[in-house]
Amino acid sequence: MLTLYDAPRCPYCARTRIVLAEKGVPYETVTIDLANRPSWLLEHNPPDGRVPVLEDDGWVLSESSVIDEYLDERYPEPALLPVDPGERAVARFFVFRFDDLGGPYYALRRGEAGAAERLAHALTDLDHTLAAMPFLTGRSFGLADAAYLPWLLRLRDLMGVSLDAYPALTGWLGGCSERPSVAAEVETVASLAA
Ligand SMILES: N[C@@H](CCC(=O)N[C@@H](CS)C(=O)NCC(=O)O)C(=O)O
Repeated sequence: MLTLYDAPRCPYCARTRIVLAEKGVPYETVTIDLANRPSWLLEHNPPDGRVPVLEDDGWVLSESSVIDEYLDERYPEPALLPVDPGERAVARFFVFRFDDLGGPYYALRRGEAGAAERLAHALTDLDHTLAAMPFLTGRSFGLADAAYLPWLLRLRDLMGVSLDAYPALTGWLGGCSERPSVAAEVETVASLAA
């Protein structure tokens, strides 16, 4: 049985929860208290015991983007990357450049000066991208979408950031939220706010 070392409030874990739900793969969850990480997690993923960590078939894997590509290859149906190599490269590019959004997001969380402007710039870029293509993964939902959605849900539902000025982004967010994998994350985020 596949095991996910997980934390509900962790958006990186949410990436992997979305991918596992899309794949319909049964798995066991070990919930980690982020304020009090067990020493075995530090051994699994040194030096600081970050989550997510995935155990499968004797492998102990960390880094959400690595885990998610592993899951897509290990459990190929439904495919979460395009078939065409160029389209796959574009999807991977968005995952690779996630910090263009993540940087301003965490700057805003830390209350840094100028963070709101940097975030608005990143959201505008994302909006333009999503005006030109239906999904960050290309023609259909996939790994690049899963890589961004957790932060956008937290911005909107936990941090009170309005996304109304970004119509393509909100359209994509609404459409993705109809998928059971993402709807489950909307509920998880709501439970964090409660
Ligand atoms: N690059 C890692 C980041 C994972 C990460 O930062 N997880 C957070 C929880 S959301 C964590 O465990 N942080 C540990 C720490 O800050 O000490 C990934 O993509 O999996």
